Amino acid sequence: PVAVPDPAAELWQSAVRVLDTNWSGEHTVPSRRLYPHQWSWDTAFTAVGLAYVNPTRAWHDLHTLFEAQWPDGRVPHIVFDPATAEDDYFPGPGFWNLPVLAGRPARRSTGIVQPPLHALAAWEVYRHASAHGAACAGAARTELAWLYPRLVRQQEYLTERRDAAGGGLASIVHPWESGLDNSPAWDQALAGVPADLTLLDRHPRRDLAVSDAAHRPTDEDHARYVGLILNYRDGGYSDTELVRRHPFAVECPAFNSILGVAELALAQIAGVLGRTGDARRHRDRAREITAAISRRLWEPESRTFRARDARTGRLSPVRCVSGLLPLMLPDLPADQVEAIMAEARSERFGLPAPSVDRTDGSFDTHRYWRGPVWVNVNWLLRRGMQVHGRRGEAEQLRRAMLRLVHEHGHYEYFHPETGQGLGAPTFSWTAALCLDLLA
Ligand code: 9WN
Repeated sequence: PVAVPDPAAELWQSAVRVLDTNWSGEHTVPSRRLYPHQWSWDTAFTAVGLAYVNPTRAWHDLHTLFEAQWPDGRVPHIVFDPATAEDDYFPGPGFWNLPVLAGRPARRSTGIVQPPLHALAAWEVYRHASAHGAACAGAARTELAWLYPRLVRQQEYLTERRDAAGGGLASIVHPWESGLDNSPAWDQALAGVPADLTLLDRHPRRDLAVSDAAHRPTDEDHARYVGLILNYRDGGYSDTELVRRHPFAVECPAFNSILGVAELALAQIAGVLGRTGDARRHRDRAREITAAISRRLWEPESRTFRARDARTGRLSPVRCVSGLLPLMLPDLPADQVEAIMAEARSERFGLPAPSVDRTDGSFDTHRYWRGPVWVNVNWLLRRGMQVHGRRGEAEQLRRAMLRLVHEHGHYEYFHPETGQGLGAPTFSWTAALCLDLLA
């Protein structure tokens, strides 16, 4: 008999191959090209996929990341691989020049964070562990117990030290912290940050050596990114009086929605660990974060969620995919849920959702977070649809994502009109999330 190709099985196998290729022996890299270290929220997305095929590696990844947690609770956005040369990625460990503090972990890292998706990832890996046998289920419980206090400290850092405006939400101090680097959501807030292009002479861009300049942030933005790190670094990475001392502090709707979702995942984890009181406290925190997002980031005229500049109180004028992600919060008021669903279905977005409103002047089909479709944020959006019982749209989005990857490959991001794969061709979170969408 002629073997009939099974597209789902092929996609599954190719995803597993990508994850194997990107395993360094110590951690999973986002891709072999451009990103040679361990990234924070990539680790969480990757763990969600590894839960199906290699939970041991998922826990190992989470472990190495949290071993680099700072004494103040922050989990760095990159943990540097000591086997990689300083100039393989900019900004490398030397540039961050971390102060030596008592209790500082041995692994070198950056001093900024990324969205705290790890509690959700840990919960997902735990949830699937019993499918791999009793030993795996037992190991998962031990891992959860090790991670739980660390995940709590990560949340406390973000909710306490990063509440720059005092309104109950965490501020990011650098666009990289959002994971949505050059999203137009930051344009207005970044306009006040000096773009000193001479910084690029002293600190040449490494990304342009391996990727197309038309896809990447502009030099002006890059100069601002470098300047922001220098300012934060020179202040000893302190978060005291951020609004006065630091030129960029923004409340991102996606980052804060993930912060809320993390509290709900922690409630589940606390339940498994028999910590009923803590579970209740986490659920209360999730409700408080949801209420703060509803109150502070909602733009009533357009009925959309926007990023808020913590320094000026102004909401960003641009509709971005980050504004759809409060849908992940189960306690979001029904009219805001409806508004997000209408926005997602509208000609501005559509499924899969591009990173920016297609009708906005800033929309750019190639430039990274200014237009292309990304699987990770669409995966989060789909979770939101599931949370609110929008099964039809959730299924439509699942199929659309799988079609995209099946036709074009496990790319980092995709052209929002043609579906062409862009950026790195074998990207970990695209592959990992495919496994979850196929399972
Ligand atoms: C800076 C690794 C990371 C992702 C981010 C993505 C990109 C880095 C870069 O790559 O950011 O952190 O060099 O542009 O924007 O979401 O975590 O995949």
